[in-house]
Amino acid sequence: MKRALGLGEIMVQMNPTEKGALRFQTLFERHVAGSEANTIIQMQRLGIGCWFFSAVGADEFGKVIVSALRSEGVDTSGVVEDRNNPTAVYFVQRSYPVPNKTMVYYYRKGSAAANFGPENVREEYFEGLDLFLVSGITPSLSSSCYEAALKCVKLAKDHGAQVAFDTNIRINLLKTKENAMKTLEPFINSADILFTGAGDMAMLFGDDIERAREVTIRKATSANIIVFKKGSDGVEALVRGKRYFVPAYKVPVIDELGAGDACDGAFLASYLQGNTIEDSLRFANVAGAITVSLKGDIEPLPDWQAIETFLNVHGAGEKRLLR
Ligand code: KDG
Repeated sequence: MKRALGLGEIMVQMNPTEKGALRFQTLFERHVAGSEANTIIQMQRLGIGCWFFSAVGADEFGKVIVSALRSEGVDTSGVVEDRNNPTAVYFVQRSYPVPNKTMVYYYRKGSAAANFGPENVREEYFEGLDLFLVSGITPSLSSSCYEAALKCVKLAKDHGAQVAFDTNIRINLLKTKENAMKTLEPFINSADILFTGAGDMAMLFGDDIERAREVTIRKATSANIIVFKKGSDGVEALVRGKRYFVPAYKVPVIDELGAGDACDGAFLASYLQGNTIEDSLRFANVAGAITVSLKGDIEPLPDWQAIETFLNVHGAGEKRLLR
């Protein structure tokens, strides 16, 4: 079995039962979510053995998060219980003020996960590891998280594991474009598999198309993979100068949150288990489509059987999937 390790903050997500401005919402569903954890759970559901590094508060929400990971079979021995800082919470606002668009409001400053540091990263987790995953959110949380993420990348490389990085820019954490570039550049440069999208690329490179081209071409002509997520247009990959594109499935959008993470997780799980880039992009699209059509980031993440059922209905389902 292939092995993956993720690092990131997991929060309690309060998702209102109705659409509209948060100030009018009185009923909420409680979910658990966090970009890297969403991706790791997607990978675990698709047959990868997963481990996770994080910290949660010694509170009720911390317990929910740990049991959510455990119930999926993710190893939580690297999740620290922090007695001094709380588990973060965030609120979702759907379809307001932009119809069909989701907005989020975080209560995460000084959280347990933001206090995770390099001292919590132990080398034994990297022995026999195939892939380490982190996104731009984690190094943006605090300087200790930044150092922890850098240490993980170094240990992954030392132990021959691939590094997957999703730019996942959270400008509310990074404040400026300059800081976004400074914080994320070491991770972009060391990623073997880089996930990004038009919004993040514009944030990082602005009008500097030449620099964007130089960075992406440098990565795409080496042994690396770049996956561009294009939302409702589909997913594209650049691998050793070759371009692959798979269009998205048209599905009703209920809550877009977590779709990009589902996409990353399905691509990585499929690719690690030996499927082609094209098939892996197709499964990534399916995972994204299923995730946008339901509330919650984790609950909709498909297993192989769900992907197969989706493909049987939407086409390209004639192939037996790798398990
Ligand atoms: O990818 C979805 C996540 O962004 C969201 O559910 C929570 O991890 C999160 C974040 O920091 O925005």
